[in-house]
Parts: sequence; structure tokens; C-alpha cells
Amino acid sequence: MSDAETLFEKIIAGEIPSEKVYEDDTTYAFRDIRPQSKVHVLVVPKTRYRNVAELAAADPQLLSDVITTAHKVADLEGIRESGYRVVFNTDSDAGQTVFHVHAHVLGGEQLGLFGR
Ligand code: IU
Repeated sequence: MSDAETLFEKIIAGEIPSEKVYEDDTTYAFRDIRPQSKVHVLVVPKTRYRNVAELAAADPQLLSDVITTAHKVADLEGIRESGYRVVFNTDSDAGQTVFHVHAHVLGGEQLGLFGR
């Protein structure tokens, strides 16, 4: 397993420091080190799957937990009313770099359009 694959497991285990926003039995949320918007939080399931497609196929309940945590993060960050975006980058063309599925929660300002 490459460092990129094990990185988020180390963050969840507290072996690599992170700015935790929320944690429960199945998910962990922390601030992205290179924020793309005023609020940029990553939500990861504590069990590793490569991407959201694999997670959806293997454990739909856990995918639901990740989504629920993403919206909880929006509440905690005070952006539920103003709006926010939840994104799963999936494989190469989407620019996925860490192959431990994670939802990006983005907001706190007007976001740009999708695409290139
Ligand atoms: P992607 O969807 O795989 O491209 O997103 C990976 C994100 O993980 C990216 O936004 C990085 O800034 C972020 N990240 C991090 O927060 N902490 C790290 O140690 C590393 C990447 I490496």
C-alpha cells in the first residue's frame, strides 16, 4: 500500500495530526490542508475503500454515514443555510489523489462553476 493510500488511516488513528471537525463510530472529518474555499472539510469513513463507487457497492450504510456526517459538518461550520457543495473526486480524470474515499465539504463563500 502506498503512503497516499495509508495517509488517511494514519490521520484517523491520530498518528498524523489533523484539525478534527467531527468524529463518530464510523466517520472522521478534518480540515483540508490545502483549502479550496473558506470552509473545506474532508469526511472519510474509518474503513478504507478506494473510491465512492467501491464504497457504495460494498457498504451502502457506511456511504449513508459519510453523507450524514458531511451535512453535520455543514451545521457545525455554520454553512447549512448559506449553501455548500459535497464532492467525491473519483479516479484519474477527476483528480483523485488519495485513494481512501473522502467527501469534500466546500462552502463559506460563493463557489465557482463545475468543470474545467
Ligand atoms: P482528492 O479528492 O483525492 O484530490 O483530495 C485529496 C485532498 O486531500 C486534497 O484536497 C488535499 O489537499 C487533501 N490532503 C490533506 O488534507 N492532507 C494531506 O496530508 C494530504 C492531502 I497528502
